[in-house]
Amino acid sequence: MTSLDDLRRMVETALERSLPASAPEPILDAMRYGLMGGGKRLRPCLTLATAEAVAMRDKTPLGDARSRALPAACALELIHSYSLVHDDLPAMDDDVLRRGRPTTHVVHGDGMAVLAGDGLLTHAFALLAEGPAPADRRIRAITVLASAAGAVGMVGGQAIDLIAAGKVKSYPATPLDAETLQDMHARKTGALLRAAATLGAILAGADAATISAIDRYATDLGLAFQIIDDVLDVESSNEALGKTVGKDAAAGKPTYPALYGLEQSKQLAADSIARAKRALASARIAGLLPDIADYTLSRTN
Ligand code: GRG
Repeated sequence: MTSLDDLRRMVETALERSLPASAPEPILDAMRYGLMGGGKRLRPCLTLATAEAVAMRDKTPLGDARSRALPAACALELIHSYSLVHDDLPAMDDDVLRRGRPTTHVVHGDGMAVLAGDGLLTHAFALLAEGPAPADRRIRAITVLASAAGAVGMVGGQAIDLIAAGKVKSYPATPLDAETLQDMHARKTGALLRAAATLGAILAGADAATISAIDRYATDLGLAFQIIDDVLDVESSNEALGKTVGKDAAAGKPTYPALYGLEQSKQLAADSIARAKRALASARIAGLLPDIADYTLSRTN
């Protein structure tokens, strides 16, 4: 059976080939820098693992599920990488370290980093549109991803974060209460993780009940991912994480450890992962999805 490492290797090879070769070399360089060289590739692995799990349960050809999901897996990673490139810009989080290397704007300049993000985001939708899955599934996948990545999802979550940080001229800085914090995470991080998983199911031709169970799995996975991100921000180091740690706490952001303490935060993450696995069991679906849930809980970077 395929392992999580096999999926990562498949993703890396596909990503290498995914960028538009006819783009001018300088923008291609900056896009490649933002995309390649590090990253856990959690979202694309989730897309592939979901498509494979559906194919295994429904006894449909694994190769078809994989080739139909691979462009979507790449699209997810292009969008995630664009969000990191833009998030690190001086106008946003202003960070110099990402995936263990200087951030894209530090190497290529602010203007080119903006364009690299724009190029990655736009090309992601071209990959999805051109994929080998049946057209109705591709259109549905594009609609779901546009909503998850856009103002309703990730961009909206980032806007809430930016306002809380006092970086929006037209809105006063607003401290986050627990409810708004949860809404911000659900949009900023959760929406793309949910899209990553559901796209795999959509492109593999899953029925509505399965897509809904996968969505519940990914919602709890996203919650655990965020809690562990906050825990690592307290317990880990710049070297281990490859990014600057402790910024949220220093900025006075209400993180999970700040709200609940470290031990209770870890328990909340474990509870979410248990719920995520129950959602899988309810749809009699497995493959590598339980492994990805365990990895999300035990990850160290
Ligand atoms: C600029 C529109 C826009 C959005 C930015 C994702 C994001 C929104 C900001 C990144 C800041 C952050 C730390 C978010 C919370 C969790 C998160 C998404 C961490 C990074 O994802 P990983 O750990 O990163 O999957 P790798 O490098 O492994 O791909």
